[in-house]
Amino acid sequence: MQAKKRNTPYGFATRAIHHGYNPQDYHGALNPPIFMSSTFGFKDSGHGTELFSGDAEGYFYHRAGNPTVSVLENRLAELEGAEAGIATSSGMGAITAAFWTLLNSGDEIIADKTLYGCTFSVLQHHIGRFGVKTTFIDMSNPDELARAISGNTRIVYCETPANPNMRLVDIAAIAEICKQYDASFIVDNTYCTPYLQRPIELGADIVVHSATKYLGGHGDLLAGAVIANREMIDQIRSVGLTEMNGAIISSLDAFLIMRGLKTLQLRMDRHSQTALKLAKLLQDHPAVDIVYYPGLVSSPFHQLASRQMSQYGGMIALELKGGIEAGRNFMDALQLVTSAVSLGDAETLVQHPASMTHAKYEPEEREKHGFTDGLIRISVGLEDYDDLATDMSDALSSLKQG
Ligand code: 4LM
Repeated sequence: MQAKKRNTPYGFATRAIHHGYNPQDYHGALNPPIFMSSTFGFKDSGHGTELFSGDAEGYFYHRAGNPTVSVLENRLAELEGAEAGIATSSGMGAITAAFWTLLNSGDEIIADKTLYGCTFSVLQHHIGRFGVKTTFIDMSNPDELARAISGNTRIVYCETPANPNMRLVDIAAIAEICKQYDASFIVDNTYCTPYLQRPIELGADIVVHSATKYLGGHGDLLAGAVIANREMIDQIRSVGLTEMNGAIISSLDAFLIMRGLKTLQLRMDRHSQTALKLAKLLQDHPAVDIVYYPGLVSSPFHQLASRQMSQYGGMIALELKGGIEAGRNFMDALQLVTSAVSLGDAETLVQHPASMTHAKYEPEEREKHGFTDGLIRISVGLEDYDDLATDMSDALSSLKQG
């Protein structure tokens, strides 16, 4: 925090609102100014040379840095308990900026078997063309990593909870194994945000985000972030982001994410509370076969979640007794809940991973990677619990009658 200094550290919500910005630096403006400038003038030609060589600090071209974006980057790093961060134009931009920086031909990535569809597709369909081998394992069992890892393993990668089936990975246990082999452990923390889980404090090396989701929080932008130590971030910024994928966030989107961060804690509390109540309601409904939510005592990940996350988050997955057909009918019968991909918005969203977010998995791959064709995913929004409960109960009851 730059503005007012005190000895005790500020809490999460305070830092999410204030960190790294002093209104008095900008005419008292409560919000950081949106610098809409692709290029920045030099004091003289020598200054320009110094900026490019890194001998002087400052801004010279938006792809290398922008003052509005810098406030966001420092704030996200602070919230994750890390030294530095970069903001990107999408979650995929963040993930691939890290990959293009760290990987060389001949390296191996070991990834958890359940990943968001496009991340899976990068690893399964594309990265092999550059001589990088991917091995998928069940990372919820650290012994599988201990068996698979070798001196060639450059990156170990997971989401926890995993999209879409809510499997969890023990971050501290995996980090310990990675350290022995000098592999970079990357955790996609999109589902949790740093308010619910801070992987770097648990030993991970790099955190990536789709800031499109809870960090932005309002379904009005695409963005991503990479958070790590300063040396790593300097490398990812100059190689993967600035020179290789160019996935640069706009200053307007950086501003909107900071607006979202002001209510992150309030929103995550509400998402988590409503999701837990809905998960229990759905679990007890006769039309429902199984609910995947780490807050349920019946979840095999309940203990780990209680230790690793401060609350259980806003994402639920479920399977209905009538399989995929019942799932589609359930989605179509919902009146209030919107049928859409993405997550973390104020509006509750429902979607069918096998044909939507995870359609990049071949039908025969889905079971092996931990989810069935019948799985339905719900991103629980911020509406009144009673209205969501009524909408979902009515939709489920209509199935029984049908
Ligand atoms: C979705 N997800 O699931 P951008 N990491 C995780 C994600 O869920 C996503 C990304 C990265 C969904 C998008 C349609 C865990 C995306 C990729 O979409 O590039 O910001 O993030 O519904």
